Amino acid sequence: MSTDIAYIANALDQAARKAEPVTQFSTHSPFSLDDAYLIQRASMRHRYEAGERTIGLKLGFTSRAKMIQMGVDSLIWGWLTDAMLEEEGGIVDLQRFIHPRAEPEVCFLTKRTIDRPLTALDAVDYLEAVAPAIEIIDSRYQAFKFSLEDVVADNCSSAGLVVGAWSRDFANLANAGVLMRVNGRVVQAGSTAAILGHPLRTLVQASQLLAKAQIALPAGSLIMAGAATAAEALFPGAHVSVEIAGFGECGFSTAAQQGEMQ
Ligand code: OOG
Ligand code: MG
Repeated sequence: MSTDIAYIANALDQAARKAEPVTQFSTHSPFSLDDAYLIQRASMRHRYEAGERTIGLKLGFTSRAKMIQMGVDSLIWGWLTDAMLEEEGGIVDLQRFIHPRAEPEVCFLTKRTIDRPLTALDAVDYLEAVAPAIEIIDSRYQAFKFSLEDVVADNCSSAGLVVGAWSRDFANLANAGVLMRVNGRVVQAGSTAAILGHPLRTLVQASQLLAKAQIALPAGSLIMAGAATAAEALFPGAHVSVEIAGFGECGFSTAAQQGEMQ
């Protein structure tokens, strides 16, 4: 039986909209990774029809810590939209999520259209700036359990992001300490070196994936490099911050009670 791309895409879109989880699809009717990206694209079309627009892309599973936490072993990519962007230092209402988690990331801002595979040497020429960031992920699958194909179909659990102050200090990005705190307590610690050995390598990977998909990424796009550490579950009344040594800090708070915005 061929994979029902439109059906799964719609079910995942509805799950995200209603914040109601669905069961994994691939366990009952396996589908290929290529089909998973077709489902992702079809599911994103629902969002664009609802008025969202792309602001960039994200990579996933670029660190061992994330691969081990989620039990998968390949790099994946998905789309970021304007509706996902949360204000730095602001309050995030958890009610629109199912079981959100936060993870520390590095975010790039591009300055040239990426329309060909880049080398590690080229990468910096395509970048305007880099910033510490936090990604909020929220799998649309029950219990946050999925196969690689399931999570790709689900736009790689993309749900939100917070981006800190921009810098151009690309030279010190190779091995900067990463700390994530919740209510002042360090909950995750790592290094930017955990991200493919060097976060700039994510640009090379992203450019190759874009070329394969025959998509050009416009200047001014965001690229989230993938978490350097495992993710942490979010709860009401939390203050979450991420510090990348030499690059500063960014953070957000979650509403004290679900639905309460202050
Ligand atoms: C999938 C998304 C992975 C990352 O930074 O590795 C990801 C997930 O863990 O649900 O965003
Ligand atoms: Mg991530």
